[in-house]
Amino acid sequence: MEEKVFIALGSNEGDRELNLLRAVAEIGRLAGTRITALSHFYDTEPVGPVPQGNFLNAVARLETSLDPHGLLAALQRIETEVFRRKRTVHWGPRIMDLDILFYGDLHISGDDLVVPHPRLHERRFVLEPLAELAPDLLHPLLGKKMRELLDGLGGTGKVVRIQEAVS
Ligand code: PH2
Ligand code: MG
Ligand code: MG
Repeated sequence: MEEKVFIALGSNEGDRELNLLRAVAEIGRLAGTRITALSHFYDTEPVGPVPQGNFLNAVARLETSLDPHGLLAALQRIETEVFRRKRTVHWGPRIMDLDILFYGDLHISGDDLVVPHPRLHERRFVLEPLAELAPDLLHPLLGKKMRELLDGLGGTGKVVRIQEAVS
């Protein structure tokens, strides 16, 4: 059965825009997986204890027949094999970070995977692109829509939507 999934993408090393585009292409090539929507790209101040450069963040919506752990393994393979990401500084700079935000309405609470993503509702760099794609999507645990979660955020981390090249 196909499930609707939302993935957060982030990069703050190398050519960030090219990295996001490449990740989208790689996700679209996964077995049984189609990308059905992609947000704008957002230039975002780094959140967390590590001083580092701004990120480019986005959110993609997928339909996939991979199960949650199969999808997680596939995303980690893209991070490490396509982008040669090394897992060094926790919360530090990364060429590509791919996080599962929602997998249908499923709740998963494992050592390696927690869904819905446990911090998504606190992060403007996730909620801005997510609310762009799915403002009325209900958070299955918090019972609030993405638009409501975004409106309830304080002044955490500046997030700027990248303009289209031609208008
Ligand atoms: N990811 C982190 C830590 N901090 N800050 C921004 N702006 N964007 C991110 O994707 C991000 C972050 C750890 O995954
Ligand atoms: Mg992350
Ligand atoms: Mg991650």
